[in-house]
Amino acid sequence: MLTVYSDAHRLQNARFELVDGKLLPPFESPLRADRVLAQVRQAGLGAVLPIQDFGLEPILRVHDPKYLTFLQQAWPDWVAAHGEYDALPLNWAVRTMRHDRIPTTIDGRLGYYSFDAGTPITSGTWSAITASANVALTAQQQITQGATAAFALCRPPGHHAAKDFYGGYCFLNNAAIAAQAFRDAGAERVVILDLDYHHGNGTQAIFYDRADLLFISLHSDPSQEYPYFLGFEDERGEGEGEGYNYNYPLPYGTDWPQYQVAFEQALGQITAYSPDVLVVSLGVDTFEHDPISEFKLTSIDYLKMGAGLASLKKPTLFVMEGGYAVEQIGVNVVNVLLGFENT
Ligand code: Q9C
Ligand code: ZN
Repeated sequence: MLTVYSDAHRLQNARFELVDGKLLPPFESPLRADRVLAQVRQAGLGAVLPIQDFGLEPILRVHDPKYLTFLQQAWPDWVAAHGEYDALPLNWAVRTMRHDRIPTTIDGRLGYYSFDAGTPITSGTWSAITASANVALTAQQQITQGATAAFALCRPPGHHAAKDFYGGYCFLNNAAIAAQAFRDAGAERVVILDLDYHHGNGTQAIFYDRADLLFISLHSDPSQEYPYFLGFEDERGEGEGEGYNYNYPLPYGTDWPQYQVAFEQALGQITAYSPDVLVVSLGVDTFEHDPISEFKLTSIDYLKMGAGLASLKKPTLFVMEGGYAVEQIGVNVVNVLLGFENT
């Protein structure tokens, strides 16, 4: 299987992350992608291709133009106001406050366009996130041109980012951008299967009213876990999209036998939908030793996950999302890809 990778991910290198009232070294660090790439090479998975630049057009098919302008301008505006510290929001417009005017100050705009304070904007954020989207688009193009599968080694991740807001380490929704690019290249039905430990709230929101994209997510129950406000079972889509959104919230402690029940139901739904192409939002923060998660999948289980995905026999784009156990992140991700290829 071919991998697409860009060194530009290193430009997203936050100084710290606000966790449980403490400033800690960021969980979402450049080392994650370095380790995955090293394992791709060590396992001899296949060629590693550089990115092509697709410009802003395919990103604008998913994201709001004003949001993109904000992301591009945020760092210089923040530095002018506060100096060269990581840019973080501290205020949000909840309930009775106003959403009908976009603030002009950088502090106001950071709050307007975000949903958490765990996602720092730095000097290199814009370069890193556009490169990450191009990683997904380059891999998408390989599949459109006939490859049966490809791995987009995206960093920063994307599935928490919606049309016009960021959070959860995510700014541009790489999987959504690639899925829309498949549609625009002629695929009629696309599935995004989100296997990250956290609910893919951004991806769900982007496609919630559409029947041309089936979104299925297996994740830690949002009544216990981030992102807390979306990802429940009763979210089934709206309008034309009704019946094209499925959530499988699973409890803390979920291991492979438990996970497999939901996974196989999801595979059945995908088969019934008969998509032209499958996009997998691949997070390995479901791992038993992940530092921020509470599932119990083992490294061997990821081989079974890959084999299950291969049984669908669809062109498949894997898009890297979360996974924070840096010692094992490479083995876990590459096990999914090897399980897929050797089936
Ligand atoms: N106690 C992805 O996996 N909250 N994002 C961390 C730690 C943010 C995860 C709290 C989790 C975001 C792409
Ligand atoms: Zn995650």
